[in-house]
Amino acid sequence: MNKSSLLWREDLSAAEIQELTSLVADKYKDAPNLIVAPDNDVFYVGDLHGELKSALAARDLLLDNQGSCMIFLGDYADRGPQQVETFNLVLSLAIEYPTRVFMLRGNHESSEIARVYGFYPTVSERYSHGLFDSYCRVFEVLPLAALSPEGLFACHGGVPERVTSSEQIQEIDRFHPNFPDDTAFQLVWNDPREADFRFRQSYRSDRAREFGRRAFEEFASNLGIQLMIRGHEAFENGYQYFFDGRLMSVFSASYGGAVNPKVIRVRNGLKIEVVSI
Ligand SMILES: [Mn+2]
Repeated sequence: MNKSSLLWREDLSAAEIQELTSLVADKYKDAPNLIVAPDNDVFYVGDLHGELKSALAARDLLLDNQGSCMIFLGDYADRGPQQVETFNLVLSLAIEYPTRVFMLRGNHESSEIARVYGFYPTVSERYSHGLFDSYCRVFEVLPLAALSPEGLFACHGGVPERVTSSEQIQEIDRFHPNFPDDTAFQLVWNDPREADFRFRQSYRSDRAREFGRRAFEEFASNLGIQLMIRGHEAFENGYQYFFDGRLMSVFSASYGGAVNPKVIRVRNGLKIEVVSI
């Protein structure tokens, strides 16, 4: 199959999706857990959750801004109305623009979670159980986080317990359809809370934590982080600052009008622009 035939359409066939997922799995299988993010003109895209309108708006930003890059923070499918189309669009962008587009893994890039929140039934009813397995092979290769030379750290959830160096993130074995590793799990599940504590139990899961200012400051200091961008939580405005502006949460789906979806654009010098999509 030549590359032009992979240009995204809403109605890709099972064979085309098979090809697309295997291209992405090949592309990411040798990537480190913590990739190097570019410093200049990067759009950070939060949770999409099957909202094709948001994914198309992100694509337009990429195509309208030559020289820009785009880092997706995970949670491509589940919940929304066009899960397959949305996930496929991001996969297509990652293949078409391999030096500009990077995908990270969210907590919904998990076989167990996708079975419960909509992606598995959608894929298996429309195509087959086997095609869901092809998507699961993409889940397990996606990197867990990104760090730029200027010190921008990006991941889906946030600060994990007991990590004091980037090497500890690099040593995780991420190649599993779920998250058996506690550090990987917490990178995609944890949430920031604006208070002076280190970690406490999260309402989300026995294995998830909320991290406060003390954990954030220790993690940022140990890894040389100036700014963290993460997704995972739906704020009404589509974004939220924490910890004196050193952490930004972004959400790029609308949840049926409950959220004003945003993308965060970052240029050299960690100059931030909040973009409505
Ligand atoms: Mn999430």
